[in-house]
Amino acid sequence: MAEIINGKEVAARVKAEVRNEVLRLKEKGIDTGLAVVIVGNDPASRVYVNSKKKACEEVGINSYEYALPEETTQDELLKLVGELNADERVDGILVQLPLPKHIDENAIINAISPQKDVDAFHPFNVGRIMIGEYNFLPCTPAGVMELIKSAGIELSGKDCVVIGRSNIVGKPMAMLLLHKNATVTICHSKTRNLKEICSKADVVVAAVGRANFVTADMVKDGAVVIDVGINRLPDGKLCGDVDFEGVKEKAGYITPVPGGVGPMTIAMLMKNTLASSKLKAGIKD
Ligand code: L34
Repeated sequence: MAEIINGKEVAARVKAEVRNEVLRLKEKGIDTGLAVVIVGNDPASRVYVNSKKKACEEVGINSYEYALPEETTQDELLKLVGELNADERVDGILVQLPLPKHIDENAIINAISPQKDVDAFHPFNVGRIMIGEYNFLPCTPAGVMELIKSAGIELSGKDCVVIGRSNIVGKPMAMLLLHKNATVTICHSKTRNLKEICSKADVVVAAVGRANFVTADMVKDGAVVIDVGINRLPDGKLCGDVDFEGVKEKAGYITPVPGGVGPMTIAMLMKNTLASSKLKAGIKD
């Protein structure tokens, strides 16, 4: 029976630390601000953006919401990003993805000042992560690392399998595990012997976007299983990439959905926004 890693609890701890530091900055007269940009009416994005604004309130970060209509043009969005880059109140710019199809996401990401890129999606920050010299880590992979750390799991020399190779989760996730001296395998839709590879792993991070994709027969006894998936079933219920009920009987540690990686993504966004504010103010500790 696996130990369940409680993401809500760990996220609350991270946010409490951020809050202390944000208040310390306030005493020095420094305010911290996050611009939250949402385009269109995707209901899931609305839920996540609301949670991000609420987290800002909890930790004492000022949030500035820009809710733009679905038919916003790419040029209009680029113009807003340019204004936010120049806005002194704004330490972090979050443009919630996905964007409507007529907008080129890369063009928008490239336009965000790397200093305010609290998602760490800009190629400059992606490159810095590759060489292990970064100010911001992408929120979801950073949240996964924090969950692993909170459970006291040592990664050095471990066999880790990341399922999924997206730019925002799979690829940076593999890099962060590598920085901790794990042996990392990235699996994806063309991987031939996924089950065999997975069932040898000490740590499995599932970021595929398919409900119940990872089943107990793919998991080694006692393995650490981290579920990044957020899938909405037809009945509206939320479900991860891992068959939680089956896998929890076999794994050593497991994260639930909801209440696992999701809340950590938001906590790490708060941490990055604080880091940006401190960098701007030249505060190192
Ligand atoms: N720019 N776009 C940008 N940055 C991000 O870091 C994200 N992501 C992903 C989608 N687009 C983004 C998020 O914020 C996914 N994501 C995210 C954030 C929070 C939660 C899930 C995904 C979350 O809070 N999940 C809750 C359940 C929420 C619900 O009921 O729907 C959980 O407990 O897992």
